[in-house]
Amino acid sequence: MQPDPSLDPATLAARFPPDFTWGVATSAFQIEGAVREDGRADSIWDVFCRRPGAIADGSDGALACDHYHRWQEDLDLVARLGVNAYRFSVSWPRVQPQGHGAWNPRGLDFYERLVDGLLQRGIAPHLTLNHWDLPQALQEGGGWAARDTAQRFVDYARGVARRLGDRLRSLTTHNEPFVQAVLGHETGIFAPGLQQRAVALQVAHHLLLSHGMALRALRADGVGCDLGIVLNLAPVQPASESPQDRTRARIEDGRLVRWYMDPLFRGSYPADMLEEFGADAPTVADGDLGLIATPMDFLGVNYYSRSVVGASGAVDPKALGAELTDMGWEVYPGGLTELLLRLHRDYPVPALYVTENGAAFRDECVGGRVDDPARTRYIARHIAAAAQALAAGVPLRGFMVWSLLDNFEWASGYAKRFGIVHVDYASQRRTPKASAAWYRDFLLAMRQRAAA
Ligand code: IFM
Repeated sequence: MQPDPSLDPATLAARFPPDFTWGVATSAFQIEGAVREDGRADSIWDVFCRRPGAIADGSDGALACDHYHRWQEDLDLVARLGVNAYRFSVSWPRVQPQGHGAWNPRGLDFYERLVDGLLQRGIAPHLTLNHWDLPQALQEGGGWAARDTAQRFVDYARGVARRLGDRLRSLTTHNEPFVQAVLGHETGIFAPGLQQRAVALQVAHHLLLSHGMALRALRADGVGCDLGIVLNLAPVQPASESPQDRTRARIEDGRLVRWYMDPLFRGSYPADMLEEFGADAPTVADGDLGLIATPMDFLGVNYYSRSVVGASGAVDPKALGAELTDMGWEVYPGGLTELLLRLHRDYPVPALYVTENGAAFRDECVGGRVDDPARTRYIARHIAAAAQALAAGVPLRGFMVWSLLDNFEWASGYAKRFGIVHVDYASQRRTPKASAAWYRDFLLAMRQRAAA
């Protein structure tokens, strides 16, 4: 295949402003390991991993990438890429083991070392508070289905910000509330593994509510970094122009996109979805919607693929005839442009970041090298799609690749590799893949342009 000149690093770099944020992303449970060290307690994912059959390869987060011990080496890898941002998450049960009350100083110390280590390397820290690993102790009191968890989250947010807030570039409340609510409480394929739609919708409401409450508390405390939330979004397209397909696609768009975007940016749940959910719709107290719509500084978007929907549900991506990743997700870069344009058109979003984009492919480490042209192409094409949205006026401020390292891919275990750095789990040896070299070259081209 001929190389695509529009994906050449220098050509692509010319399409972005010099102050654009470029990063790589990870999350605590997926990389840290050390789950029983230095006072950390169980999260819902530790418990879920013990459930027979829950994780495809029977694995867990006990060791993961051993990042808790290898964080300096990992930050050196981040620095060598030439990014100016690193997105990571704090493990709540590491810093406040029971989810309320006593703090664990050794846990907070770890994140302080990490944040300072980033700053020493000239990399801006972008911290996420909740990337799914709720303390198990809170789950035993009802988890996110219990309204009280929202207040516990506010206290947690304030405690973390008190210690680190002065050094962060941004603070994200939740990563992907849809996934936590629906996969965790409706389909049950993620922790805590419950299967009730009404519970999932109440969970989603409490996640959104706690986001708004936390934003207000953090601002009242004088936290100066940017505050926002990260949603997993996709354009939802009808399989055909038939009224049945279009109706179903609109419902799926309501479930995935509007159920979160409308309350966050318009202060209301979409009327058609309230009707669709009927008795399963959540209990909403007076004032909740005002809190949820508290203005934020940025919205993070995690984009991997589009969703095509027919009258009877999601169309199997295999039927679409396009390239698929190892997750079975269709490679569809144009969907990122479409999505960003739509968010900008339909909602008053002040600033947007692509907080995750990347792909799992089957990699092999041969002679100390990992050649991953499919991932390189995937990332480059999505950066090009982001450039297109930027050129059309979308206030896009940054792009972060998922992920720095191969890691624990939740219910799929370790078999699905999203990293631009390969991890040999037996030796914990890190090997930057060809995609990492491409990203480094691209970022070098960005810096050369800025200096010119
Ligand atoms: O690994 C996950 C991440 O934790 C959240 N967003 C999607 C990624 C790939 O599935």
